[in-house]
Amino acid sequence: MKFSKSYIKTLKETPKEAEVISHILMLRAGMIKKLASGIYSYLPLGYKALKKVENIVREEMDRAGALEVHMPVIQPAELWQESGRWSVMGPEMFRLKDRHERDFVLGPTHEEVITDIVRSDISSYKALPVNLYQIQTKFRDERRPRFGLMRGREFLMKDAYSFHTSQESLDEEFENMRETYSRIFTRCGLKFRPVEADSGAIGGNGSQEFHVLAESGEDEIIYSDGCDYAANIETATSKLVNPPKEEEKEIELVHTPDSPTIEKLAEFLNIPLTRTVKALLYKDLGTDEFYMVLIRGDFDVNEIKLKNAINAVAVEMATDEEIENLGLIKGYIGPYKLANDKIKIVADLSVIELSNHVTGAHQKDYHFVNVNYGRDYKADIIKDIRTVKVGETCPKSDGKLHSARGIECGHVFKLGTKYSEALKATYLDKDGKTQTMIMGCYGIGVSRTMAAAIEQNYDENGIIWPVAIAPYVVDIIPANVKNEAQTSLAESIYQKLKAENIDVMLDDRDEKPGFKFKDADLIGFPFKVVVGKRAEEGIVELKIRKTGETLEISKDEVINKIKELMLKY
Ligand code: 9G3
Repeated sequence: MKFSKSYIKTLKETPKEAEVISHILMLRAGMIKKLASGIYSYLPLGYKALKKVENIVREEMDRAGALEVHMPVIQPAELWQESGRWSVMGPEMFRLKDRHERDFVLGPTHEEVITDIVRSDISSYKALPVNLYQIQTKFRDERRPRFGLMRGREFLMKDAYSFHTSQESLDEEFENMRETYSRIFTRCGLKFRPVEADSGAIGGNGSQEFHVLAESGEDEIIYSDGCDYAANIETATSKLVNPPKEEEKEIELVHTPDSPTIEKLAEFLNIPLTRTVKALLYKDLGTDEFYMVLIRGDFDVNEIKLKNAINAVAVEMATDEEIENLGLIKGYIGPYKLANDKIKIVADLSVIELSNHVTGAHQKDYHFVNVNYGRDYKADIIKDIRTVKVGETCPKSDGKLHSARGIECGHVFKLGTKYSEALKATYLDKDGKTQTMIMGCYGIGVSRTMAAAIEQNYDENGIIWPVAIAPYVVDIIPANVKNEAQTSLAESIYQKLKAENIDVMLDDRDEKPGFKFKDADLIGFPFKVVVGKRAEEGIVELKIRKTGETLEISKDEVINKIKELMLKY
């Protein structure tokens, strides 16, 4: 490609609305252009990189035995009404009407559509398992789109759906997809980690996220330094270490003036935080029921785990007014002598073995000490609902837990029968009995992965593309386009690289070399070939973007050298 014909418009300044480096650099390198909030056009340079990510995804999904389909972006509301999600999805779902006033959605995902297809095509166990995938535009009307392609409202996703006759078959495909995702992210030149995750809005029983590690990642990943355990902080667990067990003592009511917070209470009673129990009031926003959540004083409630523990769609801390209306006193709430039997008690694992702990006494400035779970109160639900802390011990090894920021680029789910049940996607098994298909679904954020690659590969001069997804691998720069020797050598190297099917740019603009170097480093070509003064001798400079290294090399060796270096970067 000749630079002068490439429609590349680089920007000197950082666009003010861009906050993260990938957004800044994609705009400055002329890869994307904002059409509306969270909605971007891909310009030639950006689209070329996007297609490279997409093709790696496609190659590996095909290699994994999945079959590519292509479903519409616009979907009839009826399918979402049938699955029951029409009424539960909020404003994130983009709804619209056609000219006949019929309801439609711009697809945020395609479980309903693919299940509708499969239920009408498959009726025998012989046709299963099958894994169908597409690479399609998705629309999710984020309240606050930001970070460019990282959290856009319209984005490109590879979404796959598999259908099975047994859990074992689903487990097999789940593993197959996990390995496929590892190959995809590795081929894209990314450092990533598979982590245990919450199934969230999709339901089902088990899911894993693939995170590209980067400081700008929105997710917090907890990982062990003793084994491969890693989990999104939403679901991470740790080895619970309680203070030593004691003889259960008699409960006492103790005057605890001015200690409405757990820290002040521990200080006043001169006991460690680990001997106190926080009682927090939560409301299930779906049922408006209240729950008293008990957790050891040094831990924090993990609201995703709590939501799952009480099977709520969403939970929120009760307001002061709601606490008062329940006859409770904020700061002095506790499970012992709780008069209000309408409130269900949820106890974290950290309190049920905790000898002689302190809890609120339902009156200002008073607490109970020596409270023991079992003897003095019982919980309706006992579950791990705490947020793990860095430094705690790994649940699987003696390793310590650390945290890193991650960009969720992939997510694989064991869906079970949530959608096949709702949409009656059934088949006849070998005994002629009607069974419900078991499903899995597997997503990769293709446009987000491209952005994540930049988040992981940049420096003060711009992008540093991994070779596999670079829009162009080599940028040939004749130092002086008026010098015949330089332009003809540049042209011949250009032709040879094209003949080798290597994506090559020739910067034929009549600009100073420095100007071209800056553009080349901003755009992030992995290699530059500078054809300068020594062109007459057939010597050129080969510069490696990642390391900054420069090799003086003859025109006869430069092609092979580039092919060799392409395997490394
Ligand atoms: C919606 C809206 C937003 C959503 C969903 C539905 C996320 C929704 C979860 C998934 C699960 C998997 C197949 C590919 C991989 C991810 N956000 N999810 O279901 F209506 Cl507005 O999409 N789907």
